[in-house]
Amino acid sequence: MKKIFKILAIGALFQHACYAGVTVYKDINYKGSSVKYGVGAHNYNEIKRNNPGDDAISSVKIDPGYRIILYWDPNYRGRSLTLTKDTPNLVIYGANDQTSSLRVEKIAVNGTFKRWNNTGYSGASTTWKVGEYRNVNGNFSSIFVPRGFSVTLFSAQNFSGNVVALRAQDNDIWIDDFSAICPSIKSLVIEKNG
Ligand SMILES: [Ca+2]
Repeated sequence: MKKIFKILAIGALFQHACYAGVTVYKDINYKGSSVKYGVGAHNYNEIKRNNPGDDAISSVKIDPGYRIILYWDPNYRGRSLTLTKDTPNLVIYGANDQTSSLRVEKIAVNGTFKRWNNTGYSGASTTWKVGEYRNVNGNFSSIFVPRGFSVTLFSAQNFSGNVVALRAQDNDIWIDDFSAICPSIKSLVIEKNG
């Protein structure tokens, strides 16, 4: 009995890994037919076979930690749009019913706390190990806290001012527009969950 359970657990893990990526929808607000794309390059011929097919994607849902690049033309050419979070209406970006090729990428992180200068986990970045940091620099526009770690952020040096505490218990924490929550960070503490 114990053995069977173990096999099922591995199967569930594998399935989850297989399906991580981005789901695209034919209509806005995640409606109509949908297709999930995993990490990699997906060119015109593949998209054309699916539903939504060529020039037919209107909204996208993105698993945390992934990004999608939509290209107007086949072969990853023409105008493009990079998205890192769920986007219910591509009309707003002038990207509705345009996609003819796309790429799905995993955002690169290692096992500790990371922040980026720009939203969408882009631009210059810094990664810190477990510890206390009294005086830090850089914009905290988007951040990542890996599962198993807690990060406490302070708006002033020496662990003072406003506090934002993030405890990544069961899942990684991804915040695409962290500066909207707390515009300034000057010190921080990173701990491994006990
Ligand atoms: Ca197109």
